[in-house]
Amino acid sequence: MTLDQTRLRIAIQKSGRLSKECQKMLKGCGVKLNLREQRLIAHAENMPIDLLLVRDDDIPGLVMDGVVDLGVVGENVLEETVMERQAQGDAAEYNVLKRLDFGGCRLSLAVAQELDYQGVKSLEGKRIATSYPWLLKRYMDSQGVKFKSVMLNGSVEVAPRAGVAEAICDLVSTGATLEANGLVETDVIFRSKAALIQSANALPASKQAVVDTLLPRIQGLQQARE
Ligand code: PRT
Ligand code: ZN
Repeated sequence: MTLDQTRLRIAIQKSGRLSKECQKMLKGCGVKLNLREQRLIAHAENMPIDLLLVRDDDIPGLVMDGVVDLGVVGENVLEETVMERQAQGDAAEYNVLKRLDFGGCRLSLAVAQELDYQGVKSLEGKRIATSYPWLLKRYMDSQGVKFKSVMLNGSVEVAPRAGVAEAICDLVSTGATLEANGLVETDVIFRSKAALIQSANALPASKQAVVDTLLPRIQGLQQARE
């Protein structure tokens, strides 16, 4: 299977918290998908659309590098990628077509229940475990608090118990994970939802026409759910 340049390319998460909702959204837009397991590319049967099924972390870069035309990704991953790419001198342009009504969560600081937390200044000089070092740094800089970042790509919530950090900065939705790990949420530093983003490059008219068909349908789906 190869990518046809004339078909609109959309990157979505292959499997995870956003994938089911993305597929549901596209289906709701009338896009007939032939999704088979372990495929990187899925072709829509009834519209000139190809889907790229990838890790969510790869989606902002694929859009910013113009490899795909559209992408659906959490704003947390998007914003983190923007800061990382800007720091590296890579292009970080994109347009938000629509903020979506799923994938809602917050990126928060949390500390062990035992810690005497008197506001973010209590974290001065402490180690904070996170998968979002740039969002965390931006917040801590804004608060004028120096800290040490401990980068973890998973199991962030066990870091305090494991003795590798005094605090964590992680995504929270219900708060059950924090509670199960004896942690208390102290500061919300970023609120996120999934977003539909488009590459900053102008699309050829034929692809733009497909985007113009999809957008009102997504709008309609969201209104019906409100
Ligand atoms: O494999 P891939 O890299 O694609 O997936 P991933 O494991 O990196 O991401 P995934 O599928 O977990 O999440 C994808 C996106 O969903 C995130 O980037 C967020 O935008 C959004 N999202 C919404 C969440 C949550 N809610 C969420 N609760 N992402 C992660 N969590 C995790 C959180 O990290 C913590 O471990 O769920 C746990 C907390 O949940 P509660 O309900 O116990 O508070
Ligand atoms: Zn990921």
